[in-house]
Amino acid sequence: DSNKDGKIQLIELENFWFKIIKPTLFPKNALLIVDVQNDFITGTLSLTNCPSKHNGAEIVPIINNLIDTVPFETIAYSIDWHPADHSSFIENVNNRKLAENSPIKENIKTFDSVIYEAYPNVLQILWPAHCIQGTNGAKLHADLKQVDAKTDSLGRSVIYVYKGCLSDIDSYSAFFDNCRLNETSLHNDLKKLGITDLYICGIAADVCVAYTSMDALGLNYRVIYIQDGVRGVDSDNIKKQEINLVNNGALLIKSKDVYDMV
Ligand code: VGL
Ligand code: ZN
Repeated sequence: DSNKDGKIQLIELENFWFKIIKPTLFPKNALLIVDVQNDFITGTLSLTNCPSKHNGAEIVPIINNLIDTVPFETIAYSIDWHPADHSSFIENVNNRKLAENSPIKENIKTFDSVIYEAYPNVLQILWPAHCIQGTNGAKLHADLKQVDAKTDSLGRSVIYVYKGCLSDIDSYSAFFDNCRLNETSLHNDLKKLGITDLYICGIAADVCVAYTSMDALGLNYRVIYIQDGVRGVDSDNIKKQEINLVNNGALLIKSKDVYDMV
């Protein structure tokens, strides 16, 4: 039975969760690879040092295999790309004014949330400095396949989207900053190519992957979240975010389910 809004049906079959997602006559697929960058894997914000203790390198062969075996029409890479004085870095906390309503004002530690005066409506989690523009930590993992549109035998398009580039605003989503003041280039680039379906994987599942996926649903993309193609910060939060995504119309699948479609 469909829900009252007539849109969706939630079905649970052992490990396979899905909603019936809206049909589209001419689907065009993109693989969207979120922030598979050194700092999240072996660097300053390595997931191995986060509560999840995840090893982000494990998804690299999974993503490479998807790139090699599934005829996505577009491969999109998002890149967390911060200036050194970025407001999300714990190292910079003393360089900005905290807002009156900041939940914490002293003895601020990594992973605490504060509110800065500049944007009094948004909680900023303080991370170790990471993905500073031009550094090795900001580079995509060396083993991740980077498709070159000029020489690609399958003629795929390639998109790069840089986010978090402004000092005072963080950007978890590859579409919008956390204050929703600025839009990145991603939606426009995807629209130009007629992309309807986004197969999303990457890091961090409960941060940038979740925010990107939620915005993609809001922009009316069909979102297919590749559960074994993500690693995250906190395992309980990953679960919470995944349930939220399903409730908002995303399809959660495993990479083998993608291969089964080919
Ligand atoms: C990310 C924390 C801070 C992410 C980016 O890519 O998920 N997480 N900046
Ligand atoms: Zn960041």
